Amino acid sequence: MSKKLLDETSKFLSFVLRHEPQAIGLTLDSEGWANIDALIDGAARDGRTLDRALIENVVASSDKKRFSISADGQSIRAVQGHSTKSVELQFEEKQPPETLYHGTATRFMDSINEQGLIPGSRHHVHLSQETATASAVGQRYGTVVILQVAARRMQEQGFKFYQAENGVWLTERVPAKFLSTV
Ligand code: HQG
Repeated sequence: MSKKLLDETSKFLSFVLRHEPQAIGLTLDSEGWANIDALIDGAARDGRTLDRALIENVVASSDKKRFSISADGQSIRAVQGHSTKSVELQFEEKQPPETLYHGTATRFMDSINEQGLIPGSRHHVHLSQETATASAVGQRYGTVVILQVAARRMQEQGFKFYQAENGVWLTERVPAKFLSTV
């Protein structure tokens, strides 16, 4: 199975499982699960050939462990990163480390200094435990800036933190006073 096919399929799965399931007539439950047979049928109507082996390969090889398959093998979901309103994953609240990081681009900094970090179209602001991950995330948008988030101090002041199955930290927003540049 080629890396190109795996990458393309991963992007397609991100699109339908996080953002626009309706684009292929797929329904997600409130925890984000889609029936795998329905996903394969929906993709076929869209002219895309998927099968279980390909899907399982994408799930297993995803560098960020973006997807998971249910214990009964019938369903698949994205573990975080959703924008679709139909899904509301119930993350368990968790104590964050002292510091978390967010990678962004220089062109967003004026707005971030004013409003803090806001989720944009996704459900949460995404934070990581390592600067390397934050750097890779920020590079997608331009000249990277790594922001340090005083996560523990936020939590002590009542902000909630969650961690997705793949290790990504999530919170609703980060006011500017908890941010500093690395
Ligand atoms: C920025 C990838 C202006 C924010 C990654 C970011 C991640 C502001 C962009 C996941 C702002 C939103 C998420 C403000 C935040 N003014 N810009 N007040 N507050 N921003 O893609 O965190 O490969 O929705 O800095 O690994 O970049 O898809 O969020 O640049 O985990 O699995 O607005 O996506 O994972 O962009 O990335 P995004 P993100 P996947």
